[in-house]
Amino acid sequence: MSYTPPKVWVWNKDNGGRFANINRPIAGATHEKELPRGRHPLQLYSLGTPNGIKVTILLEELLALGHSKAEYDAWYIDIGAGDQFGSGFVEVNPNSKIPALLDLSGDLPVRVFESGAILTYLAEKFGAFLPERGAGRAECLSWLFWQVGSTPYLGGGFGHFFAYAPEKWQYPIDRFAMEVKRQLDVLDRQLAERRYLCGDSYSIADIAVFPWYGALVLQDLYGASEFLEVASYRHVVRWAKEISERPAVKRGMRVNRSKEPDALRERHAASDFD
Ligand SMILES: N[C@@H](CCC(=O)N[C@@H](CS)C(=O)NCC(=O)O)C(=O)O
Repeated sequence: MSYTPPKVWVWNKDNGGRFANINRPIAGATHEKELPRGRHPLQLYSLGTPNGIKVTILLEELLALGHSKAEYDAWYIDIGAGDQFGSGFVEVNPNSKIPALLDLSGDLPVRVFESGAILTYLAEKFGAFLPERGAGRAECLSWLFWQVGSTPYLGGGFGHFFAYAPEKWQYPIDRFAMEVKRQLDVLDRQLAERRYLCGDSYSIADIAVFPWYGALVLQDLYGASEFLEVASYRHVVRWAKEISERPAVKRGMRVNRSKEPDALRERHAASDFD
């Protein structure tokens, strides 16, 4: 593989990668499209990917705790069809990526984008799954930001080159496999000492990390279980199994999905799960 970059980068629209049809170097809306609105104060525009289910898991956990004001409408954003570039979606998230949240409970609508910001916003709003102050809060936010900063090496780096790129190239696969194994070791050492990432209490840090690294060790994400020897990170496996058994996690993982028999393309009421 030898490549000499030209003086000025040129957009090759058909680069053969799995997401070539939706990736582009320009921000902003491509078409006019209003977003739907349901009856609940919280409107979630999302898809059941690892970043999307972070939010539906938290909302289901809040509802399970008895926070009835966490009732939400979850709308399906088809990123393969370009829904994230519709004008209504771009108003809620100028970065054109799911998940995006609109809170209509106050005098003025509040938009929140970036899954880490959404988790923090909801945890603060309901006073749950995030310590209010001090060392506990600092530890929880550290792991939350760790996930937001680390996972692009797993998804955009390792996953892309291992599973989605048009060819297998050793250099990027080696580089990102090394980093992902290091990240798994970071988590494994932490979870050898603690039940949850931040200590004895389940928090938004666990909710953020689980859909990525939990899926990597439990669900053969990218078909890479054997390649990365994920079973050897046994504390991560123990932690992921425990979280995967929580009823709210099971519900949250069904939302805004379309293929599985129990998938809920949209969610508007608790009874939708029945
Ligand atoms: N840092 C963002 C990442 C969000 C993200 O990458 N979302 C993906 C799906 S998992 C997406 O919407 N992709 C559509 C696109 O890139 O056009 C977050 O944590 O919310």
